[in-house]
Amino acid sequence: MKVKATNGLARILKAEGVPWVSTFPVSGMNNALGEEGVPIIMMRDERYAVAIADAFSRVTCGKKIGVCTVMGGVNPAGLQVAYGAIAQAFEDGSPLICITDGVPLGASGNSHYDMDLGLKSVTKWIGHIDMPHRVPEIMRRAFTYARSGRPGPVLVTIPGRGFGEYDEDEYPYTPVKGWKWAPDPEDVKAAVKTLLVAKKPLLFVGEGVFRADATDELLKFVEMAQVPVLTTLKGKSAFPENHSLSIGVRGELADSFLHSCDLLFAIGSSLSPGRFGQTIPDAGHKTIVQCTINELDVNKSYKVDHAVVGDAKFTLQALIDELSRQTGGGVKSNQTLINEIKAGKKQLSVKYGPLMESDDKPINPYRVYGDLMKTIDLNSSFVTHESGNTRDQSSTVYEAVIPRGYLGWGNVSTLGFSLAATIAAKLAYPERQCVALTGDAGVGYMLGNLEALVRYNIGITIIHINNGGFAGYGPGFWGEGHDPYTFVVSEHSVANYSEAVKNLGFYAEYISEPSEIIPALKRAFAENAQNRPAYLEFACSKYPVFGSWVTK
Ligand SMILES: Cc1ncc(C[n+]2csc(CCOP(=O)(O)OP(=O)(O)O)c2C)c(N)n1
Ligand SMILES: [Mg+2]
Repeated sequence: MKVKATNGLARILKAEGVPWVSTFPVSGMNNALGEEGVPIIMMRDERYAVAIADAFSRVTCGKKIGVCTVMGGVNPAGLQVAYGAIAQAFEDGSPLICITDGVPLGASGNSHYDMDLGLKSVTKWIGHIDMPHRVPEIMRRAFTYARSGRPGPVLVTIPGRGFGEYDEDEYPYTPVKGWKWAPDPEDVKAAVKTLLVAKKPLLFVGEGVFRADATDELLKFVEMAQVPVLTTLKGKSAFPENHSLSIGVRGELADSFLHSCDLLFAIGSSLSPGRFGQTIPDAGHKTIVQCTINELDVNKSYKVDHAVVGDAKFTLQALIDELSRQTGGGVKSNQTLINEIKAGKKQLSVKYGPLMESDDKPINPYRVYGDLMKTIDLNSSFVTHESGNTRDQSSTVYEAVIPRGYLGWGNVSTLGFSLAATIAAKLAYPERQCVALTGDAGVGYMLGNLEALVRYNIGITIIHINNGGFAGYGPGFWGEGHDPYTFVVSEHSVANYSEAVKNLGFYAEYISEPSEIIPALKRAFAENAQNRPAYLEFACSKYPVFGSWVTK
């Protein structure tokens, strides 16, 4: 049976279980999506169209692939704006499929911009559908690459609207499962042997565990091996942070374990010391085991003693079996270790506990996080941060107890992503309370897109920590800082964000009394339950105190 090529492509997306396609605002695909009944989520710019597809892949842990469409062709304004979001997905290893209009035959060289050159360095693959019957072939490849190996964004171009027909019987499509591989059993043996002889092993868990949907296996392995667990920012919530073996992400406890460990056993981490991650101190005198899907990360920043290359789920299953074999069922509980972790956590609560109870005015931002944790159901919620203090502070104190109860993000940390992440989380888990924590700069990126949440009845809460400036950019961080030149933004009496957002159709409040935080959160969550988005603007102080990273 003949089908219009764009409609054939839309049917393929349905067959692949793509629940919706994000966009801004048109592409050669969009009418076909409508005709085939694929819901469209139209954001207000391409950056967010791409970012919610990216975030959907992140929060669904590799089970779903986010798909978006943007304008391309000889006027690729859309694709050019989308670049930043695609680059972010590439940097963070997030699979998504971005479909755009290609340059029509006969029009090459018409524009100064070369799409392939522009996007090649930030995509895993670019596929051009240049003939109608190639729709199934190119989409098969797109889903294969999105679902296999190290994840990353894929770009697919189509010739534009109504580019012909193909015969679905002659060119049938079968959904692609994606292929993963298990590690070499000898490497697994060596890794477990190394673990068992270590005096102070430390498990270093990255986002690869999420990508492989392996959080259950991780818990089992940790309990059998009785090792302390540090997660990276992107790995936060892969392991329950209220567990007696969790040492969190950053700060003094993490610092102490990173320094004292003799074996750093990494799972699902590239071990890239970045601005938002740990460096391994004295790495030359520690043993390093690295379990990763990506051979390009092995021996990259550090000499790796044992690499275990494969999908994190298969790797953890193999580690569990091997550990069981070498120990006869697991290692017995190590009370000294558990006591050490408990004492370290107690010290942290002495430092941060009073801040989370603070009655200070302007409000201490930790009081907002503390009250949020008291109000939200940690077992059925999603919280994410922005670039800036909300990331640094919440990743220090927020206790995530379920997988993706907290989304940490950012090798690069592109401001504004928390909105996309929270929308995607709400679409993936409608039953969860979904919250974005943002500073002042993140809000600047989001504002134009907020209308879409009202249009689609997306009941999430945005918490705006309004501290009147870019707190990390004041004196200290950049030497003398960017104060007073590029640091302070208008105060609430001049720029009233909650009022502006209320006028967009949100439930919105401005809160300056600490005692009003919990009641305001409850009101916002009640509105969310009616599928209405909420925006809470808190009058906060600049309080740039948070757990540090080990930097050398
Ligand atoms: C797209 C983008 N540009 C620049 C940055 C660098 N950056 C990181 S945080 C920040 C300012 C954050 O200020 P604010 O949102 O007020 O948060 P605060 O730290 O005050 O809570 C900037 C400019 C970035 N992360 N992303
Ligand atoms: Mg700020």
